[in-house]
Amino acid sequence: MNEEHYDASDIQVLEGLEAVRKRPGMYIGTTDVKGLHHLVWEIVDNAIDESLAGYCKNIEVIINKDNSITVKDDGRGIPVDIHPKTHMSTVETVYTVLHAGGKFGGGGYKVSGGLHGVGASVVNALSKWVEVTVYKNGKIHFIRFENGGHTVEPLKVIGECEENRTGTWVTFKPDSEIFDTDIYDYETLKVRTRELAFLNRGLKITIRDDRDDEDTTGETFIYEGGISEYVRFINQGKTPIHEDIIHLEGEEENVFFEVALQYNTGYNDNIYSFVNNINTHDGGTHEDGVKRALTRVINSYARKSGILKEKDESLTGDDVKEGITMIISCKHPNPQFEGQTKGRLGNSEVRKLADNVFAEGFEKFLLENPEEAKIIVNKAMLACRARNAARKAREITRKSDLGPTNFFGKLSDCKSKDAKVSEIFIVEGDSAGGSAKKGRDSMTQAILPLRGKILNVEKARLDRALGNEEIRTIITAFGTGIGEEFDLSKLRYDKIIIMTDADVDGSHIRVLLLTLFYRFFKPIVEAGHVYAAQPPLYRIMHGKTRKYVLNDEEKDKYLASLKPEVRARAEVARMKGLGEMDAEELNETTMDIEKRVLRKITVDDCVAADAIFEKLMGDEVEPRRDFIVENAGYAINIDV
Ligand code: 0RA
Repeated sequence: MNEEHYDASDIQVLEGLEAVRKRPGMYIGTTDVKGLHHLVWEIVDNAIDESLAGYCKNIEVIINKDNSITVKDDGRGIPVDIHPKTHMSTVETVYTVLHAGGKFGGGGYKVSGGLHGVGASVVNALSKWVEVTVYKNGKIHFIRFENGGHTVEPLKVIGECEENRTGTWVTFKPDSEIFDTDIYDYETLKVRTRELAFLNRGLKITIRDDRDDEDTTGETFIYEGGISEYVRFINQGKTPIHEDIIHLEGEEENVFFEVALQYNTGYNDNIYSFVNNINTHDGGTHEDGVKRALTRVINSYARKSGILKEKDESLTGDDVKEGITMIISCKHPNPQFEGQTKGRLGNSEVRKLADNVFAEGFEKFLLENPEEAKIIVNKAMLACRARNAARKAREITRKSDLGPTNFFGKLSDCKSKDAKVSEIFIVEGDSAGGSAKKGRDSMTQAILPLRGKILNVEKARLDRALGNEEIRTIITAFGTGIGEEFDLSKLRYDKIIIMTDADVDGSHIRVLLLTLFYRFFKPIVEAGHVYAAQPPLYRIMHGKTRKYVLNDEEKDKYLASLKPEVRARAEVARMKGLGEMDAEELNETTMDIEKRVLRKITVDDCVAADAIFEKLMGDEVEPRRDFIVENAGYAINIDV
């Protein structure tokens, strides 16, 4: 930093940024790969805000060769004039003063961005260097920061541009001393930029990866239909039961609300809601309003039109949701996020707005499209019937855990009745199940071998799922019940461990199980009870030592660590499958609490499994073929 630039306010500024470097987790959650990507969203959010304010039409995101990120927008350009409070330029202020984001520049932000909403100064604090170029007033302005936000090149004009050209270009290089990794994942950035394009209709977002080849053109996302196109995108590979996507919107006191939906022949719902482009994964008032109105309007239409007779029971919220794909998006100037992970919208006025907009528009749609209305109502009535059938089937699973008969099927339960210390291994195949049973600690470890492939719940309602013996055994073993009467507190095990082979069949079973858990036992996954065992791929023996490693990389590393003469005599064996390990070996490598490696399964893992599933098993042939062709070479590695 040069001398003239150094005054009392700078010291304060640097202390602020230093605090961010000391406890980055407080500002961006984590310093793993997720936190690394978070930096991009902080910068992109600023550009999105500018677009929400109505001034920016194009955003470009580039992964540069050195894993730095460039974000370009064609908004008004961050102001370059001297800020009265800080006596620095506004752009320098925005990049060096914590929480300076939207407050500067005359309230230009209509809607504030990211969940953490901490903005550019945090990115600066956690970067090796940052360069900002502003096109404004016919001039090109430039400023550079280094090592966590120290201004090394104060704002200066470096050239001229057309008078009407405006925009902001930012390039930052994350500090590798802060982050565990500095490698960006193109797919992650692509999926979210595409989502942002869906959520902000008409906004053009391009994403490009320059790491391999600088001539790539990247991918451009622009959706004039906005969230309608998002619904169509999600329903690809499914079979819609009506052609048109229903898209409704309304605005009140600066709160904008919209919803798009289409029903398909499936039995699950895919409802995603957003507030200011942030996924509200725990819903909230916007979602509640829509669901309430959906249930009310369908029932009233069904009664008035005579499809639902007087004697028939009313349709429930679950009935009318079956097979629905829905995107709800709310733009709010002052959103209140609630809940432990702040994933729920709390603003109560939004419930009414959502209800009103939805009820009015959806009723109109039903009245104007009687054919579609009939199909939708009939589907909900079938769901209702299936729900009642499922209740009866469930009573059987409930009775089953009373009787002395072995209704647990092949479950070898653990002796302990204390859920906190108990675990259940769901094991592929009877022979691996046998070894696992011998190798377990029977006090705390239960074994459930799965015979064949479990039912694909993607294509079955709850009542049919309950007809499947494997699934019934799983439900009974878990103890939680299912559907309306699910109760997480009754879970009989602290850990549910999926133990499958590292081959195609194994990954298939894993996908089936994750889909089952995601669809019917989501709270168990959310509470972090589901794990995947990681059986080793190699056994390395030398002298009396036996070493198991999970993958090729570890094998090479381990071999390299041995003395040359030992390495020459080491025997490396590829482990075939769970079924071929004896009890002792299975215990040592995969089950022993002290030695095993488990991987916690997240909801994201399940969503990914579900997507793979849809491609593999969905109604459409085309995506399946594409998927198989794309993955033909490495189907073995479908790791979910
Ligand atoms: C406030 C006011 C003005 C522009 C911006 C914010 C702005 C911020 C960012 C951050 C990334 N890109 C951005 N683009 C614009 C404009 C005030 C004026 O009219 O000069």
